Order: sequence, then structure tokens, then C-alpha cells
Amino acid sequence: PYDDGNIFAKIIRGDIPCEKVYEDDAVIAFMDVMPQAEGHVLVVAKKPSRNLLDAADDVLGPLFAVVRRLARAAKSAFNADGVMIMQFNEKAAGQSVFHLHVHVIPRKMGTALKPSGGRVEDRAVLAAHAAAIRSALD
Ligand code: DGP
Repeated sequence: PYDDGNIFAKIIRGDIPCEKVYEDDAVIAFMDVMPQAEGHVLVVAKKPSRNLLDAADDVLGPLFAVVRRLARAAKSAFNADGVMIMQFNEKAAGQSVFHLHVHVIPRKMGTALKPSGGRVEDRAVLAAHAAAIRSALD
């Protein structure tokens, strides 16, 4: 079952801070605190579900529309060659926060992806990256 004590539910409620990139009625997006590449963004559905497996159909369209908008913006802001979209369902598949979210990760040719759960990035760096992506949004 869904547990609303998870960290993304707290961010959606405004109980803990984030470096926000985008927000509308259905979706919020912010910088991942442990980026696997420069510009790593998390796109989170506001409606509660653990992951894709239990999400309502009407959540998916708005969520993935924002995923694509942010993929374009992050690619442009970081001069990336491509963008990786990742999404995990349950612990066995690599999920660690049990509230539906999608990773948007700009990638450059020849630059390896950092491991997940790595170093927590400096707040000021994340704030600067969030601002760069926001200004690249259409
Ligand atoms: P996963 O559940 O494996 O898709 O990954 C969850 C991601 O969330 C992971 O890349 C690290 C990130 N993360 C964990 N705690 C926080 C937090 O408090 N704030 C932010 N912005 N990201 C977090």
C-alpha cells in the first residue's frame, strides 16, 4: 500500500524543501539531491501512488507530457547529446522512494552515468541547475 510518509509526499506538501524546476496541478519536478549526471531532474505525480503499477491511467498523460518538456529543457540547458528517462517499480527493480516518479537525466557522449545513491550535491549547485533548466523551458 501507499504510505504518505515518503520523502516525495513531504516535498509535495511543502514539509521539506526542494530545488523546484516546474509545478502544475498534477505534477511537480525538482532536482535529484544525488544527481547521476548534471541536470538530473525528478518528475513526480502529485496524486498518490507507489509507482507506475498502481497509478491511475489519467495520471500518466500529464506526467509524461512534463517528462518530455523537461527532457527537452534539460538537454538544451546542459548542452547534452541525449536524455535518459528512468523509472523503477518496487525495491527489486531499484525503487527507493515509493511515490511515482520519473528520472530525467541529460547525457553527454563519453560521460559515464554516476551510480545511484552517490554524493549529495551542494544546494547552491542544485539551485543553479534548477534555474538553468527553468530558463530553458518553453
Ligand atoms: P528511485 O526511488 O530509486 O527511483 O530514486 C529516488 C531518487 O530520489 C534518488 O535518485 C535520490 C532521490 N532523493 C532521495 N531523497 C531525496 C530528497 O530528499 N530530495 C530530493 N530532491 N531527491 C531525493
